[in-house]
Amino acid sequence: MSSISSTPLAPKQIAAKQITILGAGAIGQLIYHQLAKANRQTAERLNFIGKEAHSAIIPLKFTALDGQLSTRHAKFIGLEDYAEELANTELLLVCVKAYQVRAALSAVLPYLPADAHVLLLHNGLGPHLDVQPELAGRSLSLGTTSQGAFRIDRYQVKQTGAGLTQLGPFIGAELSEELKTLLLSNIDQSTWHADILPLLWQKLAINAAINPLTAIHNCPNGELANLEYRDTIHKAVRELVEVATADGLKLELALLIERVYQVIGLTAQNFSSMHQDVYHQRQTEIDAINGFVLERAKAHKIVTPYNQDLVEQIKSLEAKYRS
Ligand code: KPL
Repeated sequence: MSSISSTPLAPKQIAAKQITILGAGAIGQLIYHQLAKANRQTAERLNFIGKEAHSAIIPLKFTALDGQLSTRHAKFIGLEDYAEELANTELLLVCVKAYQVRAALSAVLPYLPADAHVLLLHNGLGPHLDVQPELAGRSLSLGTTSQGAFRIDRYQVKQTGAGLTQLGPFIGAELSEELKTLLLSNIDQSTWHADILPLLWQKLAINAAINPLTAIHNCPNGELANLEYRDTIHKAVRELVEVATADGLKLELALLIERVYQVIGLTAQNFSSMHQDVYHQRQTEIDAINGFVLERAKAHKIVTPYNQDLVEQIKSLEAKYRS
């Protein structure tokens, strides 16, 4: 447990429509602070589902990009209160790691209203296909963010970089205009796209090129501008474009490579999320990044040796600390 004390929930006062954030990691907390700063009514509509056993109001600290520190009191819902507290959830914002999405959603979906909307926001692809059978008719939107955030402590997050957040519909009814406006006017540099998949593949290419190489070579993103990495980056992205094309998506190789190098430049001092995962001996998102490329490549009988090699190298690093 954290050193920050929590207080029990006040007597129940459920607002009409709730927005529940599933996952209180760096990105979940960052999005919470960006939404909660809109106004008091919005802040009161926000709930968290994290790893807390019991419901509580917990002070969350946030350091914005300009260094300003704020503390907001967030409502966390414990398992025993799911049935009561989730009955008013209109939007479930899923901010867990790609490999946690399926299990995290399964635990919560039975308590959500039949017309609740689910929005997945994580690195990589794959869970959007895996979770479909479990949604039981609920609508699904997808998103990606390149905003950077670092969790200093369990309940303390620092924003480390500005970035785009791109959201869009995937299955079922569109998100209501009211919720769309709420998200887009409060999440920094966020945009809504009728055709979100090409943008998710673009982000996949960025992650597939940068994340494993920085973890394998134990370096910040900027190091990948060196010529020695050029060939691997080009070949891995070329394979991804071939697989995306077979999947029915038209991606422009030259533009993607340009975008990868732009991100390398913009985030030169940062350590990628996969670098941090390996450094802290945590499970990585490799299966949803280069692993997803392999999975789709297999379905289309395409060989992708560069992505294969990156997956194997990350798996062997993981094997040293995960048994
Ligand atoms: O998304 C990222 C990540 O680290 O996962 C990039 C864009 C590579 C920034 O580090």
